[in-house]
Amino acid sequence: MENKSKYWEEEIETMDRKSLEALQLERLKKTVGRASTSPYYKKLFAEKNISPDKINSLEDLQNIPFTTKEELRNNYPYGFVAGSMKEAVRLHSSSGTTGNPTVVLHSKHDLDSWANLVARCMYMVGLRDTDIFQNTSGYGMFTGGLGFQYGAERLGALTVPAAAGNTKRQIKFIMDFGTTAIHAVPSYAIHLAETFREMGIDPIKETKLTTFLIGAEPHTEEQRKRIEEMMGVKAYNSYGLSEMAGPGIAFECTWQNGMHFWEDCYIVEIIDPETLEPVKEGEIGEMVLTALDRTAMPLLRYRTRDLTRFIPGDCPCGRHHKRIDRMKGRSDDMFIVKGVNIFPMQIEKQLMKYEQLASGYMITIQPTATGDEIVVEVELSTLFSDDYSDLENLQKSITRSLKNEILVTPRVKLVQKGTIPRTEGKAVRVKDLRKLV
Ligand code: DLL
Repeated sequence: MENKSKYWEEEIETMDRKSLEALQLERLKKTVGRASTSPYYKKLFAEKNISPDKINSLEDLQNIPFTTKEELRNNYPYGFVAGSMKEAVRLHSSSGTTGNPTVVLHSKHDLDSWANLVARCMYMVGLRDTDIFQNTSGYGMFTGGLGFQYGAERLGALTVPAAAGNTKRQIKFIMDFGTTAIHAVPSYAIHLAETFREMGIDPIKETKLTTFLIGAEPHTEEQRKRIEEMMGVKAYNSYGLSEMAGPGIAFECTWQNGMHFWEDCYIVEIIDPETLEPVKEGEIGEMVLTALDRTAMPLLRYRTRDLTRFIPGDCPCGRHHKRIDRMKGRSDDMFIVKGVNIFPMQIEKQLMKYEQLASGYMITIQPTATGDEIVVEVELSTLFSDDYSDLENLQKSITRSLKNEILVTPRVKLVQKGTIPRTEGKAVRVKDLRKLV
């Protein structure tokens, strides 16, 4: 039967807080029971005297210790697998550039629940089974590929699994197939927009695109606006991480004011990463997640290292699932220069204000005889290169804006478009040369 509701699953999405919390408690008990069959949690629970019958309220979650990425690495590959290995049907893994990769296993149930959540997100931003959805994510271990593929199929959209790279081919697909919705990491979405311009095609007039789903890497509101304006679309922020399934766990609704976390499937806590205590409502801290509907490898109180805050108040969309703010960054992205804590997104925010600049930038931290120096290389937009005569003034203006934002004066280098290397997946924004010394 055709779904005429504005919700994919109205009952769950609009459930009142009391019922939602009751559902969370029921699922938490079940998950603790399930987790206790994994080698890692079995040992931990025995040491800490934890069992499902000791979970009688959501506050009891606090008695369970945090799980960290380190522990996932130390128990590589199967130390967190619950139940029987026979039940697992897929494995995703991180790149593992530093030490053991992290590995996440999924059962049929997990894949089913994940596809449903992705479909729920897509439906929430107005996509329907009449849409043509093109996915520009790599289809390997990165969960942005298969995660969106199965979600979009569950929605019933026509899917174009274009996969990563080959931008001109992506554009041909968009034009030929009448693509209406795109999934892309934000740095690639901008690159796509710039390539349209370079090819002399106006995506606003000459394509059927209406919606971009952007996520998997930190980005600013300014970058979102740029994508929206250049492409003539609405771009929605999408958050997820492989350890909790992948994309589809928190997503913006059409109000574009924070991402609803699907609390029927996850418990979200925000803690102070130093004291490990919950922060006050509305304050920024590290997000800690507990999976409630995963069976192959349920993680409890997992420290994401992602920094955000809850957005207080109700959302006009009618969903009572809490909203989280755009990520400030990861605690491990932050760098300290001259005693000041700096996040790459503070720099991006300022750069994006200049229409003379393209989207490519790189931040390098260089040790010098007089202390550490921040070098910001940023590409000039080909479109604006003829419109101004004074590169020096532009450079001075950018330096001033950055100094005001980060309180340290960086060295700004304006470079030709195409100079900063592009990565196929998530963008690399910072090179800290101090770490090589
Ligand atoms: O990036 C899953 C995903 C795929 C999300 C496609 C959205 C779209 P991982 O590769 O495990 O999984 O990386 C997870 O990426 O802990 C954050 O640091 C970062 N991240 C993900 N979404 C956002 C976002 C996927 N919307 C890590 N804003 C997370 C900022 C994000 N950072």
